[in-house]
Amino acid sequence: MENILKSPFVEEMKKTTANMYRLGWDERNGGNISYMLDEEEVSKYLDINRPIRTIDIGFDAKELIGKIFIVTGTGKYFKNVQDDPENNLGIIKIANDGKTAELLWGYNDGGKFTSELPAHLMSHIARLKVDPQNRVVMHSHPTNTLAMNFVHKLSEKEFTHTLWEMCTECIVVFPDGVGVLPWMLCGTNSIGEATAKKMEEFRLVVWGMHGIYGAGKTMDETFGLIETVEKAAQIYMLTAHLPRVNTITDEQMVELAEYFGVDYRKDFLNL
Ligand code: 2HA
Ligand code: ZN
Repeated sequence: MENILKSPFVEEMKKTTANMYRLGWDERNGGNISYMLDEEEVSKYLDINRPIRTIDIGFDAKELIGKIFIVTGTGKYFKNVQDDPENNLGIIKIANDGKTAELLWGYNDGGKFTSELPAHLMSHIARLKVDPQNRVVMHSHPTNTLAMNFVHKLSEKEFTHTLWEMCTECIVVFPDGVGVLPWMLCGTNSIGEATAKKMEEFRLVVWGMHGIYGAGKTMDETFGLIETVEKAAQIYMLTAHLPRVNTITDEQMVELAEYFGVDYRKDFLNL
């Protein structure tokens, strides 16, 4: 067996959590990531048929039976993942009953996966139906995105439109827009179900007054989606209280979307 601490997926989790922490998006135990792994790849490092222990998932994830994920731990700090991946991360396989997870590696201090696992797994199920290549679900508390939640209307159309206006590339990076949920109690199956419903339509979902979820094929794609929203929200927060002298017009956004050949939410523009 090869050394799992040197595996590309553990390395990616370490780098991504460290980046997110340094950007100020994931204070204390804020944020969580789940990343679906290839069985053959994981088998180079672990015996995938020898679970350390089983952990209750709290809902029926039968669509994901046999799937393997690396997931950040509950109560764990992104700040600490890089130096101690084995305590702060875990690799789980969804068991044959769909309701329990077999721990294959990690959570060494007796811990378990993020309390947001229902939202993650339900989002994976929803995204995989739309895009069979989807692998990553990421949750974070990016500062400006969150600040914008308190001063901007939370309709999907208005929120997306403002973000698109703030950076030329926004409509190209997330032409599908941003879904928005009202404030809801986190860590529950209900917020998981609501998030997954939005994920049928969006790769980005704002949790009102809490943070954001992103989904994508790779860690880079998913991180890049959230990073682009956060950049646009930062421009908004830097300018919202000042007179607006110039703007990117809806006609210019159409020009961008057509030039780059992206299928965008036409109903989110005011044409
Ligand atoms: O895991 O961010 O939403 C900590 C959180 C909960
Ligand atoms: Zn959160």
